[in-house]
Amino acid sequence: MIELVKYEIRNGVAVITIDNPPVNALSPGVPEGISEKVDKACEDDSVKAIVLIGSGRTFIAGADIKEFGKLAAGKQANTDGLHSLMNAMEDAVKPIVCAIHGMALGGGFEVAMACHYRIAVPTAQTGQPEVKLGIIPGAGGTQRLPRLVGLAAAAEICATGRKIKAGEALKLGMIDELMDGDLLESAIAFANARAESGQALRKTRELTEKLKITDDDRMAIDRLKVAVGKKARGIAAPLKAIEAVEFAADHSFDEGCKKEKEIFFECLCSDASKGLIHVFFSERAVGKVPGITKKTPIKEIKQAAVIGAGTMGGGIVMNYANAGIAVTLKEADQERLDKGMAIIRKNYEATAKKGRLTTEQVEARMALITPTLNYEDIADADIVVEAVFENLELKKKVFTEIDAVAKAGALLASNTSTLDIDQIASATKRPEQVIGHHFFSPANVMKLLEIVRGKATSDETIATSLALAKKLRKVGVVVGNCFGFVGNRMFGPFNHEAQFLVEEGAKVEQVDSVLYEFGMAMGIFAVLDLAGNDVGWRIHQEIKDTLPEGIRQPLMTEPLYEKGRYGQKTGKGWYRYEPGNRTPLPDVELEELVSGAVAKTGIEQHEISSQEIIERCLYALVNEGARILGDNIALRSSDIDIIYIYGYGFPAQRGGPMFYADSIGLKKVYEKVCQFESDQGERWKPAPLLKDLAEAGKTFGEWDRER
Ligand code: ZOZ
Ligand code: NAD
Repeated sequence: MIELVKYEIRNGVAVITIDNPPVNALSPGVPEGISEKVDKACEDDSVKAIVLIGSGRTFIAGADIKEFGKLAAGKQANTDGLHSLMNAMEDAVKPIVCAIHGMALGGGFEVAMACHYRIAVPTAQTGQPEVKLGIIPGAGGTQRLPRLVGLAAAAEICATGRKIKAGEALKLGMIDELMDGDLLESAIAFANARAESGQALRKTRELTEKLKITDDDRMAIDRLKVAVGKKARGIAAPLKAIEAVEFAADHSFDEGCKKEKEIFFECLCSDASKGLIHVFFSERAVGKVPGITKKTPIKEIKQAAVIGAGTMGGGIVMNYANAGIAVTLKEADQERLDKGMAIIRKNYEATAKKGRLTTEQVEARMALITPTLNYEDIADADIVVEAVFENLELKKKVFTEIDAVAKAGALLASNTSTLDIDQIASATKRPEQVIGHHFFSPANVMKLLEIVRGKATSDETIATSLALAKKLRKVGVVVGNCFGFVGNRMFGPFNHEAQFLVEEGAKVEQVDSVLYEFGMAMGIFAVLDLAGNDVGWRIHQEIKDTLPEGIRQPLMTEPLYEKGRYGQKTGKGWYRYEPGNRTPLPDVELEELVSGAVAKTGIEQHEISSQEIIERCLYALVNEGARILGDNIALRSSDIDIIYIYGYGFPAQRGGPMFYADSIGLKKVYEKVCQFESDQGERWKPAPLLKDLAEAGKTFGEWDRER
């Protein structure tokens, strides 16, 4: 049996080491192990004090999230065991010193708070990130933390879930001392000193000083509630965490823990928590790609180049500079190059104005960017990322030019949104080093990177791209090569369905508000106006001759383009915009344009319900997602979920479109898709995988696990 908690005596101190890689989560066996070892130390007369420490890269990163499903279903002992452990630690007759390196998060910091003293290395981080999983601390965190840091600070920490660096944790009172040098040796010395001092042991749960609420605290908590309420979007946990912390002000510790437990289980059983936990594991699954192992060679990227200083090129350059990688920006045109560089500077300066960068950091990042009009200047780059106009012939020409100058072994990536990576690769003599790096707009903000593998792309190129994504602080998802890859291929039917609803009588702002209420970051028409309706028109020009006969196409692509309604950039699109203001405003002119286009067809307008908007827009996504899985373009349904959450603003608390479909039930989704097919025609033909799973009573999640 693997021993998850180890015990040794060093210099009169019992050292209890949690050894549960990779992050020392409180998996079954760990709390029991700590409890047993604390008892053992207390019974041993040769032991004067106790040190609790984590082995490997971290202290305890929290409860074992894999166990939460069982906990919610009541199939596993509840949290009482953890509460008993923590009370027993506080009641121990010998000082317990918690020695923190890496992370002490969630249940990990709750264990730390039950120790009499906490010391940490300067690089350590603490926090109560449970709200990010849709829950609140469940092992006394909402009651012990305010006793250490005060009610207002505890409410803020529990409601935001942010990580707190050791320096701030010290100032707040979460830890007692920072230690340079060897943590274990320092902790042993600290523990011996506490034992020798003979002072009474400090039990966090008995502290009351910081529970007195001042007017300032009250105001801070009220402000926090407003801020958190605005961002909640259907996730109850942040406000509930504040409620639990506030309860500590005028209730005993035990009453507080009882209240916390009620709220913890209420949140744990919520749909939002199920969705967010699914996202946690899905985000970590994307890095697991068949054929790519720890042994697959990875190229080091020290120098990059980007071709094209437009909307995307500029954002991509910023990603490299932010990661400390020198990057050359090559344009075809001096004016555009100057404009691109000026926008990059303006973006950095705007961030500095918000206090998130210093002037020196802005200059350091700008200094990493070298503008040029000459291909020779990209010869030293380890990676070249192309971001020129979306036109296959132009991209092929540009790739031939890059191939001629780029050094041997350099990766050649295209930021194309839709085009065939194999065709682009065929313009070079090194197709194995060609790959899609599909960033999402705004490229310096959105976390997704679709990594598109062509038929010749080598494992080394893929592994390097995955490692690079992490360095650029993106979530890299490997997908196959087809028109639009995963994200944009699904966006097509989603976008079309939204437009059809408007043609059939829904208002643009009605569709957007239903999608926003569902949890999307933005309504789809607001997104289209942001991306540019001219871009959609251009893509349409590329594919219009290849569209299948008899499939309904949106009516508004040409009229919007002809009228210059490109979106925000021209002050009008699906909405109108006041000069200098990005708020979308409903526009009668647009409505007239739609009515005019619809009048030439047989479409009869009628009232459209919110339910129809949700079902048609979301099931269009799901049906295409199922087709993509059947075509082996995405590895897992959970990869699609991550793509939609990080690339398209899909609400994380819904778990992504495929998880959402699972939560509705695939039988119900399939039946609705069949009904749409009979009402609306062939575009709603159910994907074979959706049909198979619905008939077998299975979910996409089960399909992922069975592969
Ligand atoms: O992994 C990063 C992280 O942020 N982890 C989650 C931290 C967190 O949310 N902690 C709070 C958990 S909830 C809680 O603690 C509730 C509570 O109050 C107790 C209530 C009682 C409940 C009763 C219990 C039944 C971290 C920052 C730690 C490390 O990041 P890295 O980027 O270095 O590494 P990752 O994220 O790739 O992780 C490595 C592997 O570890 C797995 N993992 C991480 N945290 C876990 C966890 N598995 C289970 N539980 C956790 N808390 C992660 O999935 C990954 O696994 P592989 O297989 O993909 O390698
Ligand atoms: P853009 O029109 O803003 O910029 C393209 C730039 O490429 C222009 O500045 C142009 O001067 C430059 N260029 C053209 N030919 C060149 C050459 N031979 N050498 C150097 N520079 C050249 O376009 P964009 O929106 O940045 O899109 C670029 C690519 O990114 C396209 O493939 C597009 O499909 C893709 N993309 C766009 C978005 C988006 O939301 N805009 C999102 C993801 C991907």
